[in-house]
Amino acid sequence: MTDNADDFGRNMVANLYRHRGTTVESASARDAYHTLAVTIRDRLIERYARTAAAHYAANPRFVYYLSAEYLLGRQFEQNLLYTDTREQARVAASALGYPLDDLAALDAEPGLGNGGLGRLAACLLDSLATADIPAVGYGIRYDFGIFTQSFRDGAQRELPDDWSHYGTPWEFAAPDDRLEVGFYGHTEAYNGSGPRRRWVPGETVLGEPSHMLVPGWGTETVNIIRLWRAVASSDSFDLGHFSAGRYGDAVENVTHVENITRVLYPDDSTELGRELRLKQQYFLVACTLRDIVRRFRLRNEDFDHFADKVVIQLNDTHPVMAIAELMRLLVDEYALDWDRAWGITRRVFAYTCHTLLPEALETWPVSLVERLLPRHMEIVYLINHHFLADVERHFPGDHDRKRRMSLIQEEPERRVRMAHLAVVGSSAVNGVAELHSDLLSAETLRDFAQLWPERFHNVTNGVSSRRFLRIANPRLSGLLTERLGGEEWLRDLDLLADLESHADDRALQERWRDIKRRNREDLALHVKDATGVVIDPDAMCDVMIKRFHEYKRQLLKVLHIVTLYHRLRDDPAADVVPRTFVFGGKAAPGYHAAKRIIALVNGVGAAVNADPVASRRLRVAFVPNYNVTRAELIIPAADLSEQISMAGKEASGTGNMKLALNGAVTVGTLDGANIEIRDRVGDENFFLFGQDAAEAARTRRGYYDPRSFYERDPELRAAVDAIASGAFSGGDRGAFSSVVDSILYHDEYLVMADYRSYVDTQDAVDGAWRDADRWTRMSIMNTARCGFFSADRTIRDYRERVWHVDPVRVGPHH
Ligand code: 26Y
Repeated sequence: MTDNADDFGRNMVANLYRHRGTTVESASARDAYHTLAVTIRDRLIERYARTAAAHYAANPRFVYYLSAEYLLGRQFEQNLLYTDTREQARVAASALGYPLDDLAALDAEPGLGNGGLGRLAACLLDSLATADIPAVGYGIRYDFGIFTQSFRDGAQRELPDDWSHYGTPWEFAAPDDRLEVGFYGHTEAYNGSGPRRRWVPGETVLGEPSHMLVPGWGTETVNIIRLWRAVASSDSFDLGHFSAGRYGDAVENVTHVENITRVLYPDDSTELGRELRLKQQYFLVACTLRDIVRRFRLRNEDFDHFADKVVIQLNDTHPVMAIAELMRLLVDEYALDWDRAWGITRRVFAYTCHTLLPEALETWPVSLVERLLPRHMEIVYLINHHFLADVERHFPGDHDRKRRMSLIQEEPERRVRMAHLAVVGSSAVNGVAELHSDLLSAETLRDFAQLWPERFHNVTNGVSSRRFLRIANPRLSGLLTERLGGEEWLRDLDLLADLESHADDRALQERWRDIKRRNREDLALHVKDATGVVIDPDAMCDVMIKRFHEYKRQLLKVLHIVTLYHRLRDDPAADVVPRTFVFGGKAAPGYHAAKRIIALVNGVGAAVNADPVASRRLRVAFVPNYNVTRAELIIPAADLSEQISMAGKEASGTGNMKLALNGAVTVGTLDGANIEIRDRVGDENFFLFGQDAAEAARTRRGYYDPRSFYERDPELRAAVDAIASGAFSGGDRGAFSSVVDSILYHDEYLVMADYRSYVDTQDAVDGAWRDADRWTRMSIMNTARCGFFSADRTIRDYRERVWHVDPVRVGPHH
């Protein structure tokens, strides 16, 4: 396929006829968008066909990435870039009468995830393809992705996200690859080649895959992501009921089945909700393993080679039932003996943990697993039996250790510990930043790290330079390409280090500042549009974008804003640097404390923005519905990156990396990957505050009196009192009483203990900002020294430490 504009235009017109059944004269914007997308897609399909052929010929070891979440972001702009067709597309779009950007804006973001873990999955798939590693991402095709957030009276409202309402050009359905998944039922003994057991499911549903293309940057490789959807068989619809006018009853079965993949993380506050979540997890696992075995058998016969051809990366505990499912397939369906099956299983799986919060380590009630997956429960017991015998061999008579390590928790109710199953069934376990991996080995999974130290690794997260620099920040990327003499930095982000020697170059500094300013102007336009808030593009852009969670401490940020507000109210001439506080993030619908904090941010924002004195210096903009698309807009404009979690709680963070790469300076605690960012950019280019993980743990273990900080610190007291008095809730003193009580009397995340250090550090931030050259130098240093945080490096680490896979080069098109 040649790539001149004429060909592209001709292809597009042909596609307009074929795919939309319409003409150039009557094409709507959506017709034009879809047709353009399909024309770009054709180029990727051709690469994908060559990739598949190369993989078939090489019969290599594949990485299968299993994840309940993928936050891919919009595909349109990325695919234009990866096929180098932007210019042709621009010409073709205007031939249809539309500006390219208007069409790109019609691209829907598939919000098939919550946050960090889902976006990491997307960045890793991008880097896998870029490194020519044979890989498939497996996930769930939720009908409704992460909810759409809006605010009413400052409170979060959740609306369903019907992301594929208009269909999506990036997805290919594969109904011929449907397969059956069982649930419920019973197990039984029977005589095969000797005495055996099998599962007789009580219910079966169909899993139907679709796939999306995952192109590599600067290579021919196009991998895929395969997403499963639950579909009812055609006889599920009850025509008899329908004819009798019982329309609800007629579709009841269809709805029941298809609800399995209806939404991301169904609410688990009810018994039924919890059951649906486990069903969803098993559905993903069952479909995926069948597909992996099918793919293996295309080129291989003997299961002894399975682990040479397959490595399955478990993205947190959500897909961990895959370990029991593979054992079931090998033992029950392919009649391997237990020990052989276990040897294969152990070699195949690897597990990434993304948390330290003990409450985030999933467990499932034994009673539920027994009912939904009776055979898997037996298999988990068997794995546990062998495992505990192994522990006994290493630590004879240490019953307490066995109780702690068991796959089954006994009190207060019997539950299956998914993280323990993951560690026992994997050959490698990793945390996502150095501190996180250290804490996993020393605390959360200590007993396991003592038993199998060689299994434990660190693989520090990384982010896609293509998406978060090249696409999100074309101005800065242009400058980098110019200064670094080409686009090679997009494959090798360490090349950014070459900037360092120019950090004091006047001309570079001027350009750098100008780019930031223009990015802030773009953000200001969106903020005005989305919220009505007018922001000053010259003010420091202070950004806190992440899920709302108490441990991330958005409350600490709020207390800082209220403090500055008070300083200006008390003294209109107070020396406060103009700042825009930009927030973005969603709270889980059932997480009431986090939702109160969202309302508080909005309440404080309304008061500050309406105050004639304070609003001359300070503005608060809470961008609704934070997602990948919004991130791409906010990050390039950021000057200051808020990474202020209580130390020891944030596993890694990845927003911290994206912001630093875009030249934002971090104000942060020694938590997650902040530590590694600071190690690289240098103390002088990072604003550190607060207790470190060891201190915080000590504070929490000892006698901690949050109220004493309130009593001793007048600014803190004024801020808390203002919240309690109803100053940010129209005089309603009850509105935020739960928030105030939580920090005054419990303060699990040490907001009060870290407040003074945080506010003083923010005063130092003001000082640095006033010296524009100093600030610009810090900003440049952050970009120059963060090449390490490329997801390409993360993939190299996984290859060396965990996967042991080789690339397969895809031949050029002739
Ligand atoms: C509902 C429950 C099962 C659950 C659902 C989603 C539990 C956890 C999650 C998601 C966790 C997550 O996103 N973790 C984040 O992973 C990022 C990538 O490794 C880290 O950078 C970040 O610190 C961590 O919070």
